[in-house]
Amino acid sequence: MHSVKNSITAVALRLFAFLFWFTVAAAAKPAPRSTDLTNIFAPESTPAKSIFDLSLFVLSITGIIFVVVCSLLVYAVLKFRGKPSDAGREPAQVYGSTQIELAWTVIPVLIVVVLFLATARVIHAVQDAPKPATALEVTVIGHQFWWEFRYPKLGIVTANELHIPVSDPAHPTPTFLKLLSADTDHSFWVPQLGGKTDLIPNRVNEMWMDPHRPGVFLGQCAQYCGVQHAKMLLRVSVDTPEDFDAWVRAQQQPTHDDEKVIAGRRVFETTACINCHTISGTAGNGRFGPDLTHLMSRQTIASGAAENTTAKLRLWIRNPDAIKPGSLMPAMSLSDPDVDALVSYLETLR
Ligand code: HEC
Ligand SMILES: [Cu+2]
Repeated sequence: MHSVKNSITAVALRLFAFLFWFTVAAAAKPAPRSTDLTNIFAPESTPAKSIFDLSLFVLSITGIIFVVVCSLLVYAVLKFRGKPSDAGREPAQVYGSTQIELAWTVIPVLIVVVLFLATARVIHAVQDAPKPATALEVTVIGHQFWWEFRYPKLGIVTANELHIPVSDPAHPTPTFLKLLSADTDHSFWVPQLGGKTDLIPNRVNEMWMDPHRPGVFLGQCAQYCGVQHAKMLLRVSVDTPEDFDAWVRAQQQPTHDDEKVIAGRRVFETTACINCHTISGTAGNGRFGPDLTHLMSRQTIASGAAENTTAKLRLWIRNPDAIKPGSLMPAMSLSDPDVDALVSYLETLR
């Protein structure tokens, strides 16, 4: 009997020690400013902040319950443990207590009501926020395994790297996203900017964000959607109004024909590339893969799986599976000169 009680006490103590260490470690860690990491503890946009505050509130209430219950448990284990003097005697028999039963029914009901109301308030504030006239509208389409971003009012189509303006609380310019899927379920999640919202075939979901400072925020498809779900990364570039305008103007530019890379353009236009990719001003108008019209304006390719460098582009075209096994772009078995020409051509798409 004793050893069971001792081991229960030991486990409880260890659990306490772990929680204490975890809380101290989480509190002491400064919020990283690095763009290589995301951080659920550093919200930078109103919906993310409301969700974060709510989770802290829920965590503190449940934390208090945890501490109270564990303290009572430890107290009871220590205080009422078997003593040699009790041997053979029955403990006091208690049959029901209206007061105690009322207390342990009414208090939990009140706690649940409080948690419910607090949650309902945040859901309402996030989901029913009115869309101001100054809002930017972007349509996000989830594909296996990349993101398509369309700005219907600006006539821009791009992929994987979303550009949005910073939203000054005095003059809010939030971004409202319309979320669609081309194949299966995906989930848009940029932890510092908002909660997860699923992209579901034949359904339109919506979410919004109003980032308060410029920077690059990373995210990830948060719903298992196939083999390369883990390499379906997201990059949101929050730009100052000037940078955003400059980006919009650059994206609206048509492609410039460059005589030096005409051979590469011919390879693009005479192979299957055009069935899956669009480059405006060419025969390519496929929509199965990312729009390549301004490919070089992106820092990464293949949804953040590789940096956008000459070597990686060449490797990608030669054998996409080398970077992203199971991606839905086939290896095309092009000759070396064709790949060289193609890469030189793609690198003019600024
Ligand atoms: C069967 C359709 C298909 C064909 C054919 C195809 N691609 Fe792709 N391509 C894709 C898909 C799908 C992706 C996105 C892969 C991912 O990120 O998972 C992609 C991605 C790319 C990317 C990276 C774009 C980005 O911003 O991430 C480049 C560059 C590219 N393809 C070039 C080409 C070239 C050049 C050809 C012709 C030699 C070609 N593709 C042929 C479907 C295709
Ligand atoms: Cu996905």
